[in-house]
Amino acid sequence: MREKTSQAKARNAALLNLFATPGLGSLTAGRWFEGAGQLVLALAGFVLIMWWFVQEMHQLYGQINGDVPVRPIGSILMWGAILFALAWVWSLVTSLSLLRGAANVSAESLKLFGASLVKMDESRLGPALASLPGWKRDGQIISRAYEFKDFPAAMKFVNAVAAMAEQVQHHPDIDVRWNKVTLALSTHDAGGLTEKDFALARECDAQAR
Ligand code: H2B
Repeated sequence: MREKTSQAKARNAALLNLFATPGLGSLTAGRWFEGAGQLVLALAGFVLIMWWFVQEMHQLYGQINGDVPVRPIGSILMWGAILFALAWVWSLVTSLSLLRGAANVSAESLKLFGASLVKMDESRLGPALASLPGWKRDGQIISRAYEFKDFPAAMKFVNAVAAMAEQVQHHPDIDVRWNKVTLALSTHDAGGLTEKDFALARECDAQAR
């Protein structure tokens, strides 16, 4: 299964892909194969167009001086444009897939409404925790520390988690120390850990990407 990205990251990747350089956005979203392919195509197209431009200028000056024979070079421009257009369309496809994936994140967080609020027994806690790398368990609480590049990045994450928590009525304890955010989850109503804690933990991880 593909890793999920947050909605903000998918949007930024799409903007980069479509309005800056095809492939660059795909790379920032971790779509390495697509990103590299799109970037190579776009660069090749760009180089061809530049090459055409230099030749065109050369011929223009040559014509003025009357010493360079005019050769048809339109096909260089055509191939450059085709390669760049291919890169752009491919990056559009990846952008749409990223945005669709991010939309699924919210859809899945809605499923949290239906997650079981029955306290999980010891035999189920081990496998549930093992499926969440980075999370550790301390009695009837699971927690994870996240690190970001700075305080605004940490707060952006906290706000995304807060919005999601309110939506699904399940609220982690949040500890913020400059660029580090620690989330702790438990289901007080059940007096222990439930599927809802693990489901929310998974969605918090998706928001951190
Ligand atoms: N958040 C967490 N982490 N555990 C809970 O048991 C819990 C919660 N209960 N948010 C919710 C609120 C409950 O009190 C309300 C009525 O839905």
